[in-house]
Amino acid sequence: MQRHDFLAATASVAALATMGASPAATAATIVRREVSEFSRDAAAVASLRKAVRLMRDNKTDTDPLSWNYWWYIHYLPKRTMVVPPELAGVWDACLHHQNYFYAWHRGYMYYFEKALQTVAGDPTLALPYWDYFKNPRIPDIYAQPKLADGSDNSLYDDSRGLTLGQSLQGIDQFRNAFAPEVKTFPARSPKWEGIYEGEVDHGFHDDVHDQVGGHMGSQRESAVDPIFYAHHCQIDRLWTAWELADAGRSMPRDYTKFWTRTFAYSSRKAPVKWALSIQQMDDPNVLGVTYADTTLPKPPPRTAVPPRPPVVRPAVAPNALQNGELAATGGIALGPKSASLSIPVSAAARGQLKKYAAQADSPAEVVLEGVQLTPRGSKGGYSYHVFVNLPPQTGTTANARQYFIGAIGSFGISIGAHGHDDMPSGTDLRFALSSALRAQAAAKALDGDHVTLSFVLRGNPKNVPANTPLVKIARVHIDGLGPH
Ligand SMILES: [Cu+2]
Repeated sequence: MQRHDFLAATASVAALATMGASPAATAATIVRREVSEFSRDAAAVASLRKAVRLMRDNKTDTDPLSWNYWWYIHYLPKRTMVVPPELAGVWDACLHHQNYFYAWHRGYMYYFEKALQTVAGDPTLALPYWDYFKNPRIPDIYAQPKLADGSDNSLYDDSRGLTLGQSLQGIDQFRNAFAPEVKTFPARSPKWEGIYEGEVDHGFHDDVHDQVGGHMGSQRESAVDPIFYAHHCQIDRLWTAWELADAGRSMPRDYTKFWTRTFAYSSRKAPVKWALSIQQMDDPNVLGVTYADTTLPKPPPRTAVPPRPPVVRPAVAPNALQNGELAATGGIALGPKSASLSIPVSAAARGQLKKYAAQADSPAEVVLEGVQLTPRGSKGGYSYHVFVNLPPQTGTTANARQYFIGAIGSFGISIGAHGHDDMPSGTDLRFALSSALRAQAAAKALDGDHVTLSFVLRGNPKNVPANTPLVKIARVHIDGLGPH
């Protein structure tokens, strides 16, 4: 055994003893701060940088004080990689676009933070959160490649598309997750619209992954980038904030099985188990963790509406409705600029569209079939915000759901493929249309002979030549417009 490994192994044993202490025994309260405030605390920044650097230097992947241990807990870098038997169900365990997204990641942040504290030798070290609704610019402490003394910044990752001084774009589009109508917490996949956990997961959670790009834009690789943890700490904070905002927002009832579901983050061989039930996770007195700011963001009174991008696929004869389905004439390849797709609608189909649009909870949805990333597209650094029937000129709307139906990018497409990143036929992505169609029917804006789907480019896909496709969509259709 090398000296380095020996030190790592002994440190782990000591760490297991302290980190494994039952959560109830944690006396001190850790206050997680916004990254701009955290950045002004030089000692805290130094502590975080030191912990990340030492964890990266530790090459024993099965050691919980190594960087890769936490990366692999989230997802394995390669599909062919074998999980050590004692870590089965612990590594490769992240939950996205399904139930328990929130809970699994909360336990993950909790024990990761304990590992940082142990490695830094600083029990007061708290994860910072990046509140991009207030500060959409990438935080400097993560974006500077070098420190003032010329040494490498351990919080920097050179694969990112979003670099020093750049900001996330159009992030306010997702603030509807905080609307008072969104009252139920747990996602029940596949339905996610109007449910808090699902709105967060499919909405700005994925979009921040996509726009940061590089490792962050890939489900397999995202947790290797230190900014991943500042993003997920913000996601976690917004769970706490949502519960405190109350006003009829509700978690599952006390007696439901939801609360006893438990997630583990340590090896079966570990002397003390790191595991938390959702009941424990939801009790700040048990965790000893709190946030400097627990205010839930509000949807803005008016949201910017981008102008309709040019239609790249010219219309052909109006399409009729078949079995409640309205098909586009083909697919679309999306490159480094915004584009629209126009679906011609026959008079009969238009009547049906308006009739179904007016219903609350109508099952109408846009289906993007066979969505695939090109090799350049899989590097991320961009997303497309998807809109229906955008007006030609830029404007604002009081109803953020009047045109906006969701977003697509490399992170969500790779989840859609269930980790089979070589899936030849791609994945299907679905977006509920009922809110947009209802708002447009009310505004008498559904009388056109086309439905236009727009893909508005966000982010900074660097050095991509004009005609390089990033995402290919094999076929588009609108479903749920009548009986099948
Ligand atoms: Cu994530």
